[in-house]
Amino acid sequence: MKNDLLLKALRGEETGRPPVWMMRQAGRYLPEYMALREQYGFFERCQTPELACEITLQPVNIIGVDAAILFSDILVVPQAMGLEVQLIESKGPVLPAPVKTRSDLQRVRVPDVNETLQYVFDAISLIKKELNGRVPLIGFAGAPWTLLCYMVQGKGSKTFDEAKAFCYTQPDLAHELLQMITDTTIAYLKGQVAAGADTVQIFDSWGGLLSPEDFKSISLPYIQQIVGALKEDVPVIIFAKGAWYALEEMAATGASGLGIDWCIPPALARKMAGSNITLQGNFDPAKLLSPIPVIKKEVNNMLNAFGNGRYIANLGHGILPNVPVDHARAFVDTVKEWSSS
Ligand code: 1CP
Repeated sequence: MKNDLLLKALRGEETGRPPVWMMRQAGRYLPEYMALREQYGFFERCQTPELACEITLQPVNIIGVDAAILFSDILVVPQAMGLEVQLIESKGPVLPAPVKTRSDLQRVRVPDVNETLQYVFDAISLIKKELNGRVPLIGFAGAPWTLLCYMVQGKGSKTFDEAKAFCYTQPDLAHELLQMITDTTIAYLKGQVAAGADTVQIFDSWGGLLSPEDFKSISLPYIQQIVGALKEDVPVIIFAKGAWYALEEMAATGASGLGIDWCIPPALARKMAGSNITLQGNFDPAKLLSPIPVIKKEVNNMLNAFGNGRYIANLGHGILPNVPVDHARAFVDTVKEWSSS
């Protein structure tokens, strides 16, 4: 591989400068993505390997990031498990028949991923071929709690109150569903690795909505199972947004990397996670709306705070659709120009 900085950083090896990529780097801030979005529906883009490949490579070619991340969505898993998922332009994801009761759970199954998600594996094989060793490919899946949020609430939410109520009022049902999602996700990520993914990230976007105690019972045990099943195959990165209070427990899962958001200072994150794991983050995505000289200054502050070693430069959550492309490029270029001396 020509540029394996990301994998080196995950293994704790010397990198010279930190590798850099951006969560949700293939997306609406790129005019080239918008052009394909005009022509094809969301799941059509996910399910057509040629389209998924083209979109995955866009930020590598246009922005120069050190890693590609598979273009897909965390919601292809609930879809494969038997739930209808729609992506509505102005509203985001909608699941018209969410899981609320035991009889709803009958509609959910642990599928054969080679039947239901083969298109993802085909996309990965094609992406690896087209990347031709330029940069590593990151595979991903949603964490079981974050997927339960959508499967129960049926749509995006600021609080996911109905998903929480489901866990609090029907805990047995909730844990059954979480286990089914976990079993599906392990098979799915193993399939991604077999197809060529060099590392995988688990997105627990709504982990931080849970109290520390609830995170430890509702989210962490399932993330732990997934990491345990994958870590001998590839390095695993956990990103549980807002769940800074569980960094120590997440580090103890055997993951190679921990994503952090901008609400925790780098030194505190390092103290909690320990020295034996790679940290990834944590630039506030909204800060990419600042003037470019401000971006450069703030990125340098971030790099100096993390230091060089066991660190991957990234945003603290996904890039926003209204970020100018040259601001995204300034973020990446500043990391590439940084030197620790
Ligand atoms: O064109 C469009 O309008 C669709 C927007 C879009 C895109 C570009 C969605 C719908 N999904 C994606 C791709 C996507 N989703 C990737 C691609 C790879 C990349 O470049 O990073 C990834 C990794 C995801 C993961 C994802 N989907 C997450 C976890 C990461 C995060 O941002 O927290 C979540 C929560 C989703 C659900 C989802 N899918 C799409 C949207 C708009 C959302 C969020 C809805 C909400 O806020 O609840």
